[in-house]
Amino acid sequence: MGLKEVLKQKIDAHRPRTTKLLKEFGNVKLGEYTIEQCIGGGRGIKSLVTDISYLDPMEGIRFRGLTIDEVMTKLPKPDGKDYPYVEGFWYFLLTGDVPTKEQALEVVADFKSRAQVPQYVFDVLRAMPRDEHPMTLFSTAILVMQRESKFCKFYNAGFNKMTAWDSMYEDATDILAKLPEIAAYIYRMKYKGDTPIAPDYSLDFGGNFAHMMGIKPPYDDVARMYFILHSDHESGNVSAHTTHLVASALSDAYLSLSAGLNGLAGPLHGLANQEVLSWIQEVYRKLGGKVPTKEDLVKFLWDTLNSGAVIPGYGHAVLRKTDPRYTSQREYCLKYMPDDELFKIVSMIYEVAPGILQEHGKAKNPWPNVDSQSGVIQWYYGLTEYDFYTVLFGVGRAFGVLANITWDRALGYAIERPKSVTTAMLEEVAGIK
Ligand code: AMX
Repeated sequence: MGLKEVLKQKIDAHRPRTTKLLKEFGNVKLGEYTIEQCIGGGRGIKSLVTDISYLDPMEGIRFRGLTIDEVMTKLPKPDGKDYPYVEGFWYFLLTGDVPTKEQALEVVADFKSRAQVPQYVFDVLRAMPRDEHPMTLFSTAILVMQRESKFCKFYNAGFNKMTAWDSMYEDATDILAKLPEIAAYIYRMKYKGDTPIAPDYSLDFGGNFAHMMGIKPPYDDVARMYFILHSDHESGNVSAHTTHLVASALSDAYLSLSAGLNGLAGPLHGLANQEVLSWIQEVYRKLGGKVPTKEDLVKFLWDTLNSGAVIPGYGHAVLRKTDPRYTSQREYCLKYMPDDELFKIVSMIYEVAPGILQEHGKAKNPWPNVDSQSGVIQWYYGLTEYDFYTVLFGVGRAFGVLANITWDRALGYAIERPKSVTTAMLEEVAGIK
């Protein structure tokens, strides 16, 4: 049975659970919330449902119930490679089943049949100023393909709530299959003297991406690892929530993903990996162009905090321990690039920053997040143009958010409409005269 048939079975089996909860238990209370949560970005208010991933504050992310290590171990891999097929991971995110190698290869073949990027996408990218941020180019490329949307055609032909997931799934798969070429094209056009490399359709998603970037193995495995690690982080983060919010208006996957990527482009979210790298370079430069002493580094971190800036790559809205995505990339570095100078600085920051942040006393989580490791690996493999890093994050994040909005349509989730209040209303509730 192919992915779409398995998905249909899963949807049919799942729907009664959502219906029962809504019909029979709709008025059961989930919790209470405070003025601080209301003003403070809805922190901790349980108001979204997803089964694609769950973020435990102490344990970190699980994809469909599996830890990162379990995903990397259990999912099928290309021969001789250390990391799983990204296409097989898509199967897993959608269905919750670990695919066999044969099932993963079916998805690889399906992606290839959808991979051709329309010429007008390149024309639009070429017409844009070259100094445009690569995230703006990336988001635009996806938005401009909206005319291809099967969901949109389905809606215009007479919408049916029960089958809407089908065309959402089609759009999601169409988009994902094209992302490696779009991302690599932006990179080669913008940074490598306008020398795009043609796709090699004999390769899988990660392999073809590395090939089109012009970076040799094991960068293909770095790409597989990176896309999987960045795919999903439950539903409340800005990119996932934005994608879900826009899709809740029955906007198609092109409109929704493009919007989500615009949120990812913010410095407190996905852009942080670019900021971490430029900051580490600054540490390196300002502290003499070598791995600094611990004393110098401690002083630099305090200077950063005292100037009112944050320590990039540290802290998290939900996590309260070291991000396992950080640990996973650290393990990669320890295995493949232990002597790299930047990695040594990153390791030293890991030794001192949590203590400093604790003493500083503001950040609720003094531990590193995913972004404080990822740029160093990219830099090591020659991808030194760090404003491109968020695009890599975006390719990965697309898998999670598109799996989510496919399921949103399958389960008929409602249009989002939280209620707002005025400051005067809050003052009244607080008893302020
Ligand atoms: N360095 C210094 N101060 C920090 C800090 C850090 N790394 N992280 C949090 N703080 C400060 C906040 O600025 C806030 O200060 P304020 O009260 O003066 O406004 C205070 O600590 C409380 O913040 P919080 O509740 O711990 O964090 P949050 O949920 O509001 O924000 C995050 C989370 C990630 C935006 C924040 O920790 C941060 O800015 N980190 C640095 C940027 C970063 O690494 N972002 C990447 C996040 C992961 C991702 O999405 N890719």
